[in-house]
Amino acid sequence: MIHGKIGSDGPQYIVLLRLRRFYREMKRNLKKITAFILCMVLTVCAAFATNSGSINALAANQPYVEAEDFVGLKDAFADYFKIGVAMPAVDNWYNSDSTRTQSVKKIFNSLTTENEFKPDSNFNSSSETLYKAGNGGNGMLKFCDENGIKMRYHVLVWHSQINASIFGKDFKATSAGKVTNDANSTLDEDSLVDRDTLLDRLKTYIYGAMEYVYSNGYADTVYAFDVVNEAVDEGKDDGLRRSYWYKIIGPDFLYFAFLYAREAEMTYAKQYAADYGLDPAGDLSSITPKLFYNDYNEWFPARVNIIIDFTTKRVYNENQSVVKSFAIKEGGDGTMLGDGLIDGIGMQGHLSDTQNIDQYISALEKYNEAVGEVQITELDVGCTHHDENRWFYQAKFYYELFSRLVAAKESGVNLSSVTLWGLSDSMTWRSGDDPLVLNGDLSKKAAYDAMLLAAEKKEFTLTLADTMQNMADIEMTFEPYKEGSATVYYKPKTAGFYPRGTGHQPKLEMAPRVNHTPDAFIGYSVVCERAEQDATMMMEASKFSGKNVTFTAYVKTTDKVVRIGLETGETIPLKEVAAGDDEWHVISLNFDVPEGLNSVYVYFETDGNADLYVDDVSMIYTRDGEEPAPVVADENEGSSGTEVTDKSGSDDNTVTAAPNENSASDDASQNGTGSNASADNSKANDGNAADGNAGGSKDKSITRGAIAVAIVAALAGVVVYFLKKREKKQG
Ligand SMILES: [Ca+2]
Repeated sequence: MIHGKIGSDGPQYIVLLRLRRFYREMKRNLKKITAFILCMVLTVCAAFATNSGSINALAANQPYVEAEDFVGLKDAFADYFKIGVAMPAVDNWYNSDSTRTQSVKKIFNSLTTENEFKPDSNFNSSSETLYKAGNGGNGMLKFCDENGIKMRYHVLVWHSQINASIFGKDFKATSAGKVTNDANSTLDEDSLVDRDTLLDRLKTYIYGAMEYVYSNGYADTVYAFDVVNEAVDEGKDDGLRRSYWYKIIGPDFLYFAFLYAREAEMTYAKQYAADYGLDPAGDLSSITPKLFYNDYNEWFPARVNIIIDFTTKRVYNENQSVVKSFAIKEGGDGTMLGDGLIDGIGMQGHLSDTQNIDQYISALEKYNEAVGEVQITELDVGCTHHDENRWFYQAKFYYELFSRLVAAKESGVNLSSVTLWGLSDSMTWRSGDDPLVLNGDLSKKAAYDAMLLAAEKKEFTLTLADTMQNMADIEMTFEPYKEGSATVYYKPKTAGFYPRGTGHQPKLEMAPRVNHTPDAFIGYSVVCERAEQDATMMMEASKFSGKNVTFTAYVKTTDKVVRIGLETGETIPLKEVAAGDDEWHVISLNFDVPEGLNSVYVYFETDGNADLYVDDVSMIYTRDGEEPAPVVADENEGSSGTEVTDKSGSDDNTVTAAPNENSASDDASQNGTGSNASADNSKANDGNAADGNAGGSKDKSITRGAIAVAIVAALAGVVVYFLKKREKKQG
């Protein structure tokens, strides 16, 4: 749109002519070129597929996994609470037969529209009711109605995602003199309506929304309304956010919102009862959705107090002195709860896998005790681990949280629904955190199975291996690499290196120009800077639990001995090498990593407190039916008089004592020790390490090269295509 028009003459045309000549020459080879391009594109796809750590990178046309064989979460938790999902409107709600909608039907029995019933989607100043349901929300409600799925209607009153014109005189709010719809901007005070006008609009809008629900036959599909969302600001003296609702009406906008919602549903339940086959004078509870207050971070003690205060203690309307209404409970005390206007508290629950569950459950219990019903309205659990433990800890958290929710329910907490805020990790507002229980392709994550275990009150039996999504060797040169057009530099943490020790912690850094990697452009290693012997470092290796691996690393220090071993909760020494000459020495061995561990680290330590450099680390796991990768000999052996020393006996003992020990553990230490190791060493002595490591970087350059070639080829393809098209036109 901003491109200038390209003229028919000038330099572009000359380029075109040349390209055309090029095209004619190449035309004869068109088939070959096409095949080549296809090949390259496939190569690139394959490269991305193998390198991609996240399923989110799936191509748009990647087939989704069908949920047909899943145990639905709704069924697993049927005895406890509804399990809901928040979804955006997608263009196929209307035929409701996509894999996504099939997944929703199979797994969930409650749905929340992500945006479609927020005020800005439905507020309409030219409508008499100020309300006009958008197509998206309407389609989703219809889908729910037709498929026996219940809906949480989210949300009637919110400070955000609302058209600012609702606050403006003649429905025109201005900011710095200009008409605006943005309620987050600072609105000019003289453009705003007075309290009574806004109360009137609030009432009209809420009645409009309710009438839409009732008159369209959805009052038995919607089971809860979020009447007000996010009114708390614990930084304010009365704990309430200074929204325009608050600024214009005052703190009792909360009371009025709930009052109007209750009035409207009581009115329309009677009016439309017959449409639902009910007697207007009888029990209308099946078409009277519950009214909820919903907020975030509600486990913060300050927020717990504020919310309980304004929903149950604050007196807005003593003896109906401010407003009289048929909807106010007889003998009401002027509070929202005492006047019978609020039914429950919704807790959003945007959590991480390190959230304090006790605190969350404690808040849930307090709200339940205060108001009588709670729902978890927006649950997602972000991963905090960036290594192979990612899915394990998330699954464990889901398990623990849902076990506690089940227990809370059984102990009398009236928890009526739990909604996951998104269908999959590619349909979430927290995409980097992968917070949900389905992958982007709708396959189950470990967290899904963890929820099932919690529902069935089974023990958490998932191991790290069960939660792994892909398995790959570790091969690190610590050299910068390209990711797209960006150059990525390792940091110790991104390389999976962490401080270890019980006293003063070491400082871990990337060390430029202290390098073992052959032909490195700059040459980096990772260095552990230490003030005491206890300050050491360790490398994440958890994904190898239960695997046989060949581990190789190059180490350099002025201390005399470098030792490595496993940190698994227990310390398992593996091997030591003599050093002390500030040259690079290899430490390489094959061993079995014990099974069933949650976390495994390879530690590096020395007999002193000198800085320790590590470079060219590889950890190659042995594939089923294949030989282990060979161990690598010390390049300096002989020449510098360095000796590889193994404490076979003690190694054996320690490794055998590891959790879930098996006979293979013995083989492990034997493989890496004594004469076996020496034999392997001499075998691997020529070419060995350099090859091994260069292999890693060679692969990377091949991939990079392939990408570059493919991009050039693809560009050439595009040019050829357009020239062909152009020629056809002209011809
Ligand atoms: Ca290096």
